[in-house]
Amino acid sequence: MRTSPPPGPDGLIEQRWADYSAIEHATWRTLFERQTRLLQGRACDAFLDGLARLPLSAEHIPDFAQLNRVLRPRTGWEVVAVPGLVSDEVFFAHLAARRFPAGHFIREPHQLDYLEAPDVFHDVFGHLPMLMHPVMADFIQAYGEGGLRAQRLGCLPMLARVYWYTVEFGLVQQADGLRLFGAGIASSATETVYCLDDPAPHRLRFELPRVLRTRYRIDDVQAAYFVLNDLDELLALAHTDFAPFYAAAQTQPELAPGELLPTDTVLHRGHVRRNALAI
Ligand code: HBI
Ligand code: FE
Repeated sequence: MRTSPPPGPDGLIEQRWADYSAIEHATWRTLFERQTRLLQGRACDAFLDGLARLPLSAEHIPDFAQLNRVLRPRTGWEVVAVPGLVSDEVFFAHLAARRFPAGHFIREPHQLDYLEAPDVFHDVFGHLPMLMHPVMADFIQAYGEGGLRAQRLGCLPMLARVYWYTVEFGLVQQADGLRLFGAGIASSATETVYCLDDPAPHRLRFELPRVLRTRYRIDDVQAAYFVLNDLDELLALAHTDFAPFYAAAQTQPELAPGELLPTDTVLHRGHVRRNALAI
C-alpha cells in the first residue's frame, strides 16, 4: 500500500497522482475494462450517463483535479482523497458539504474482487457516476446531515442500512427492466451479475420502515436487494424526517439479511444459499 503523510483533522490527504506505479494503473485498467463491459444493460441509465460524462478511462487511475472540473459544475460535488476509512463524524461532515471522500490507494492485484476498505476504484468508479445525477447529489448530502443527527439520537445503525441498501447495493426499476445503481455492486464483477441474474437473493420493493430494521452482510454478496420504483424515490427520502421512522422501527425486532415478511412486496423470492446457513 502507498505511504503518505498523515491526514489532517479533516481526514484529507493529497492524491499525489504522479506517484501511482505502472502496476497500480494496470490494476485500474483490468477493473475498468471488466466493469464497463459488465455494466452495459445492467447499470441504470443515470449511472451509464454519469460514467460517460466523467473523464474516466481504462488508461490510468483518474486525477481527482480533472474529475472535479466536470463534477463540480454539474452537481456541486467534489471528490477528495483519504487514506482509507475515516470516522463516521468526519465522513458525514464531508458529505454534508458535498465532498466525497475517496480512498486514494488501489487494491492489490490478488484482491480484485474483495477488499476491506474502499479504494479508488470503488469510490470513484462506483460512486462518482451517480453523484453526477442531481437526485443522488441531494440524497447523499442529506445522508451526511442525517448521519450527524442519527448519531445524536443513537440511531446510526438504522440510517446506515438505508445508505447500504440504496447508495451501495440499490436496484431500480427501469422501463426496460431491473437495473443496478449501487456503488458496492457497480465496483464488483461478481455482484454485478449476481444481483440481477442469480436466483438466490430476494428482490423486494424498497420500503423505509422495512429497510431500517434489516441487517446487512459486509463480507459477502447480499441476501436481499431492495428495488426503487425510480430514482426520484431518493429525492422524497432526502426530504423525509427519519425521527418518527426511527421511533417506530425501535419498537420492532431487527430482521436478518435474508428474512422475508408477509408484508413485503416480493419481486423475486430467493432461496437460502447452503453456505449462508450458519449466519
Ligand atoms: N469512510 N472513507 C470512508 N468511506 C465510507 O464509505 C465510510 C467511511 N467512514 C464511515 C462510513 N463509511 C460508514 O460507517 C457510515 O456510512 C455509517
Ligand atoms: Fe461506498
